[in-house]
Amino acid sequence: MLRFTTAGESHGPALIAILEGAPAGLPLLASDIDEQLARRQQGYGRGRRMQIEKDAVELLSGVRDGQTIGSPIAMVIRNRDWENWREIMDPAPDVEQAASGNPLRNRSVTRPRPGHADLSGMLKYDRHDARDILERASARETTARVAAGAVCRKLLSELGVSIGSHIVELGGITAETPAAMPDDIATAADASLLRTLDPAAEARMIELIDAAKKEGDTVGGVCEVVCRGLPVGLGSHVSWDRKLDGRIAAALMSIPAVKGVEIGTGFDTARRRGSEVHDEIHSAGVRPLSGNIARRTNRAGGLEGGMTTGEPLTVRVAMKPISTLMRPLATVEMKTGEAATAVAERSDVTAVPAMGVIAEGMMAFVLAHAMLEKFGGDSMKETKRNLDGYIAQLSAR
Ligand code: EPS
Repeated sequence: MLRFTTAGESHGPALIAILEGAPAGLPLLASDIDEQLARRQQGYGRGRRMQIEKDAVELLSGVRDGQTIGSPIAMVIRNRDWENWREIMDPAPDVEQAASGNPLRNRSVTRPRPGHADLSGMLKYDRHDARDILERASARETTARVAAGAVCRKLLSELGVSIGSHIVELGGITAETPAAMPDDIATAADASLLRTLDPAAEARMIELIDAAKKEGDTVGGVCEVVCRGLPVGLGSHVSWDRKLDGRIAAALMSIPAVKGVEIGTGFDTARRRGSEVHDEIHSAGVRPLSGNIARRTNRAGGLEGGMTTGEPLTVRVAMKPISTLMRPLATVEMKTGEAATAVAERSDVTAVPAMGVIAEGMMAFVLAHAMLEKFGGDSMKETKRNLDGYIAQLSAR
């Protein structure tokens, strides 16, 4: 079964992703992954770190002659900033430092930031320097997720599935969703500095980011992820842990700073009557992915009973404002227990555009997993044949 894990600290030497379970025969180049890594690095409102890094993957295993071979795919993305942090992040003990009687290394963090993993992590892992926590809690880790997601995305594209996202809200400013969504949502959104499809809203969002920056503050926002080309019946209604909506929500909620996931019209459905919410069903001629049946609306966001309906899958993801503030909030100095202001580390004003790309990557993983769960296959040929057989079965009903 498809699975992945990541390793690496924000200012350590590298980030690593290992993806296991991809079928053999998937065409894959490092540039397929680099393209996604570059998309994650864009977006107005990022800090200086994004000028230091130029993320590029090195494929260490699982790929040969431009194709996957079925074995675990190991990927490494080196941190350019490591050169500036070597001394601080060095795995070996610092003998001089220990001799000085100060148990904490330079650039230690002892004033935890409200909203960050700092405090809970220090207490749980019994660390006196929050850097032991924040280096891993940093959203830098999502680079490795996007690398794993890029392989899944490639697999999905071979099976006719596309994934895109765009920003629909930033700091309380709403972007209008175009009446007709572009065919390639990801490319259309990438043309915007904030990955939004509403240029008027984008201009106001940029002003808001500039104002927040001046005030030492940060802003959050919401992205919408849209997946097309999925057949009806991924996931299952039979058990809680096989429901695809739950699996999608868990994957997206695990993205740093994400506080909410909404499927289709989500929270709004709770305020309306059933007759205003449920998507009416009609025969649709030739539409094999959904068994020649369609819906007049798609408020369910392409998921009913924990299964795909064959309509586009639409999910919104809410990100809170970044918790590193240049005008920091109140906290406690952990060395003394006294009142203090939180540490003000270099950071971003917003990373909502990047979050959309990360959400695409996580979605790609969950959907590739669900496709392989249903269609199996040790080679892409086998997976495709199984998918084609299912579509023929749906078409013949
Ligand atoms: C982050 C803080 C900033 C961000 C970082 C996430 O990094 P630094 O502390 O080095 O300035 O730029 O995001 C990335 C490095 C990235 O690649 O997305 C944090 O504290 O979460």
